[in-house]
Order: sequence, then structure tokens, then C-alpha cells
Amino acid sequence: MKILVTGGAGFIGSNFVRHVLTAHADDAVINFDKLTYAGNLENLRDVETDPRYRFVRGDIGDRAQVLEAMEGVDAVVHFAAETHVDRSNAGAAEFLSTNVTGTFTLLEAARELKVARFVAIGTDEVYGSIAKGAARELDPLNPSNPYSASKAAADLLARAYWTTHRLPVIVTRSSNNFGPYQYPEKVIPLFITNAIEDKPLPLYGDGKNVRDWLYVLDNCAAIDLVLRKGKEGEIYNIGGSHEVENIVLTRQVLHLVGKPETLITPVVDRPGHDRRYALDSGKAHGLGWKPTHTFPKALEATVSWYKEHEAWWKPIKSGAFRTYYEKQYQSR
Ligand code: NAD
Ligand code: TDX
Repeated sequence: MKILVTGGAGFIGSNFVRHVLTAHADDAVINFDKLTYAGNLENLRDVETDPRYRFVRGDIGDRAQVLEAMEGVDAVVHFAAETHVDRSNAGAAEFLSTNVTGTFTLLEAARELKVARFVAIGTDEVYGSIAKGAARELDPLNPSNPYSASKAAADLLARAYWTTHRLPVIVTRSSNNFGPYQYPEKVIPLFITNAIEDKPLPLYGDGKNVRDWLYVLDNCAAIDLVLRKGKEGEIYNIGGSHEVENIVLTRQVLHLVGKPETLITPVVDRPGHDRRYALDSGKAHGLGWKPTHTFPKALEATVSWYKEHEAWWKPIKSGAFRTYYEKQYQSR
């Protein structure tokens, strides 16, 4: 299978590219990525000489670039997005252009080229905050922030291309991922790297917001299965089934890094901060997928990875990046 992966230089995308090249000897991957602040070719240094892999720098909103890259592929797996909630709260323009218009451009191109499979990577955030129970695929969408609203728009647009045009679209909605190569603005890599550097861990609000954590390699396995065995026009929730309060997670990170809890620093809450996400992943389980990594072991492996890969994250955390979270920290 020849697969066009959008956003393959980002966190989940790069793990997915590596997964496909490792698991499927006959597959080829084109990684189409704009290389925004979140895209990093270091994430795939180990595969860049593989003859089955090709990188194309391009913008999913650019029709000509998209058509050229998509020509002749069997499937599209679409990860490319603006992904950080705090950034979307500060300014949402890029979220709308990439997540909504960019997805539209890809869907149009896939329709024109009659691509046989289009997997649109969505998120549990589209369901909004869930006080009790777990979201199922056909539950109403209720996004709270500009990021999740833009993802909901993309998700609905992708589904409309199935309903109206019979473009063979499948949507996955996963819970919070963690693991190697995650940009250190997201809570787990931010807290691990801050702890390593003896810097404060800025915990939003009362620290009792709950996220359902999924190891990135388990998500890659699920997406791969959906790509090959999923049913056209369907949505699949992909949850880790491991809910943790942020304060508990923060203590676990500090324990694994070997740093004191005095580094925990309460800061003002994120506006519109969703209290809890939870997914019912029964449908994906029915397809034959289950997470194979336990949360404690996966978190330990992730901490070790960041300890061993300072050369990857230290350059990212220098310069302009620092001002972003320190601004929040100072405003408490
Ligand atoms: P990321 O921010 O690490 O990477 C995004 C990638 O997309 C980067 O390589 C970036 O350069 C690229 N990109 C951005 N705009 C582009 C454009 N206009 N054209 C081409 N490439 C562009 O993201 P991630 O955390 O790996 O998330 C990947 C996908 O999974 C996203 O669609 C996100 O909404 C979804 N998702 C993420 C999580 C999570 O916990 N990280 C959970 C659920 C869903
Ligand atoms: O400094 C922080 N302090 C803090 O308390 C940061 C960055 C986060 N948090 C809290 C907010 C959330 O309750 O930690 C939790 C996780 O925050 P993020 O890592 O920003 O993730 P979240 O907002 O849950 O969104 C993530 O999961 C769904 C991804 O960024 C999205 O791309 C994905 O769709």
C-alpha cells in the first residue's frame, strides 16, 4: 500500500510513519508536512534513508501541492493540524485555516483523485467535557475551545464527504496521547522536561481535571488496523481507558524523574478548561484492537526517553518557547 501521511513530522504522525515502515514491508509512505513549529524532521532521522519513505514539504491548504503529493496513493492518513489548546485560545486563525480549510482541500483532492481510503485523525475533545460515563461515536459533539471546535468542523466535513460523495472516509477519535517525540508544550513532556531541569511544573486550576491517557504506539496500532480493516463511513473511538487527574499524573512524573513535589506550582486555570474526557472504545475493541502497553510502564518508558534525548528537546525549549509558559506562570 502507498500511503500519504499528512503531518508525519509531528508527534503521532512520526510514530505512525515508523510503525508502518516497520510493520509492513511492502508499504511505502509519503510524509507531507509543512514543518510548522511542531514539525521536526529529527523525529524520523532513523527512517529517512529507507527507499520506501519520502518527505515532501507542503501545506495541506495548498491545492496544487496536495494534488501533486496525493497522485497515485492508495490511502491518505491525515494527521496534520494545529494541535495545542492554549495556542488556540491565544489566537485561532491558523487553527481554522489548517484544521478546517486544510482538511477541506485534502478531501477535495482525494475525491478528485478517487483515493480508496481516507483516514481522518480526530480527537476526543470534540465531545466536550463529560461529567459521567464515556462518549460513544454517535454522541452529539460539544467542543469547548477553538482547537476542538476546528477539529469538530474537520471531523464533520470528512463525514459529509462520505455521506454526500461516498469518499471512503473513516474517522478516528483518540484520547490524549503521550510518548516519544511529543512537543514539550503538552503536559506530559512539559512536566518531564521541566522536572529534569528543576523548573516549576505549572498545574492549571485545582489540578483535578481528568484526561484518559493513551500510549502513542497503541494509537498507531489502532490507526493502522482501522486503515486496513475499518469500515468506510465509520467513526472509531480510540481511548487508553486510563483516566488520571492531572495532580496525580504530576506526582507520578515527579516520582519517576526523582524530583520533589515542591516543583508543583498552581497557576491560573486555562479558560474553558474541559474537566474530563472519557471514551467508550468498544467499537475499536470489536475490530480487534486493545492497548498493549500499561500506563505505568509506558509513562516510565516516556520519562526514560526524555532523559536520554535531551539533544532532541533542549533546542526546542530554548529561546521563544520559554516565554510562552513562563508568561502563564508569572500571571498566577
Ligand atoms: P503535532 O502538533 O505534534 O504535529 C502536527 C504536525 O502537522 C506537524 O508536523 C506540523 O508541521 C504539521 N502541520 C501543521 N499544519 C500543517 C499544514 N498546514 N500543512 C501540512 N502540515 C502541517 O500533532 P500531534 O499531537 O501529533 O497530533 C496529530 C493529530 O492527532 C492531530 O490531528 C491532532 O488533532 C490529533 N490528536 C492528537 C492527540 C494528542 O494527544 N496529541 C489526541 C487526539 C487527537
Ligand atoms: O502547563 C500545563 N499545565 C496543565 O495543568 C499544560 C500544558 C496542561 N495542563 C493540563 C491541561 C489539561 O487538563 O493538563 C491537561 C492536558 O493538557 P494538554 O497537554 O495541553 O492536552 P489537552 O488540552 O488535553 O489536549 C490534548 O489532547 C487532545 C492534545 O493537545 C490535543 O491535540 C488532543 O486533541
